[in-house]
This record gives sequence, C-alpha cells and structure tokens, in this order.
Amino acid sequence: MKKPALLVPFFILLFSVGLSSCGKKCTEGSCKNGGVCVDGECQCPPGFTGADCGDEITPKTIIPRKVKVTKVARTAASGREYDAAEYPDVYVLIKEGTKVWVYTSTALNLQPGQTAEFDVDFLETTGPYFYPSGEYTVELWDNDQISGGQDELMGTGDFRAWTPGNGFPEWITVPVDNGRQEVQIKMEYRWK
Ligand SMILES: [Ca+2]
Ligand SMILES: [Ca+2]
Repeated sequence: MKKPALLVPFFILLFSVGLSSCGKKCTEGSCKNGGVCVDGECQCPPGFTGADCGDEITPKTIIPRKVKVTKVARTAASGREYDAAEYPDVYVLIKEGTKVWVYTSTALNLQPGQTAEFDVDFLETTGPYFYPSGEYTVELWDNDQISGGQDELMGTGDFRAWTPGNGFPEWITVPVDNGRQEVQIKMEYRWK
C-alpha cells in the first residue's frame, strides 16, 4: 500500500502547478464584453478574446445588411430646395473610391423627421463586403430621373466599416453633408 500514499502528494503538486500556469481565474461578472465565467475561465462572445474577453479580434469581412437614412434635409446648405415645393426622393450609394458597393432603391418625398430603411442585397460569393482597413463613402442622392431630370447629389460622408476599440456595433452612424443629414448602416461581422 505504499504506492498510493506517494501518488497523492504528486497529484496535489500537479494540480497546483496547473492552477498557477492558468493565471487568474474569473469570477462572476469579471469577464468583459458579454463574456461568461464557466469553471473559472471566461467564455467570450464572437469577436473577443483574452483571459477576460477584453481584446477585440479584427474581423475579416464586414457585410452591410441594411441602410437607413435617419436624417434628411429638404434644402441644400445654400437654402436651395432639392425638389421645389416638394421633398427629395432619396437613395443611397456606398462607394469605395469609384466602385459602388451598395445601391439602394428610392424613398419618395422623404421629409425631415422621417426615416427610410433599405435592405442591402447580398450574394454570398460577390458581396458587398467591407474590409476593416477600407475607407468608404456614403452618397445621398435625390432621384430626379423619375421626373425626367438628372439626379442631384445631396451630400457625402466618409467612414470606416470598423473602428478598433469600439466593439462591434450592430449599426454604425455616418454623418453626411457635415451632419446636416445622416445615414446608418447595419453591419454583420465575420471573423472567418
Ligand atoms: Ca431635385
Ligand atoms: Ca420629390
């Protein structure tokens, strides 16, 4: 019966070495960014890593799923009406340089205080995809072709699809036309 008696302290030694090499154990509420403490270890939600889920993982791609015009002006900064005695017929382009990634349908006679929401068609093989390091531009247009004219650019706003340190917000806000107008984009983040 000598052997088991020797094994016990050996296992205690193994166990304590194992604990100290794991670092600090989490407690309930000590995991950040929605992480959950399970058996002393933080289980992190997608996009986060580290012992306390405090580190972000840069996404591989970001997919625009919806576009919302959340602030629209009836007139240009000069005071000129986009559509005389009416309201502009608004659509949105999202570009990377000259390449158009997103082209929405038109919201007719969009009035200040109203919001227009557009779906973004997504094809698994062709996108549109945004990249975390890419720089993109939102363009707000007044559709005048439907009344026989030429479309009118109402304003632009530059944005990045992802900002490190800001987590992974479902919607990002892009000020357009120096904040006189505003567009929001619903993002889906992918890490693979
Ligand atoms: Ca017009
Ligand atoms: Ca109109």
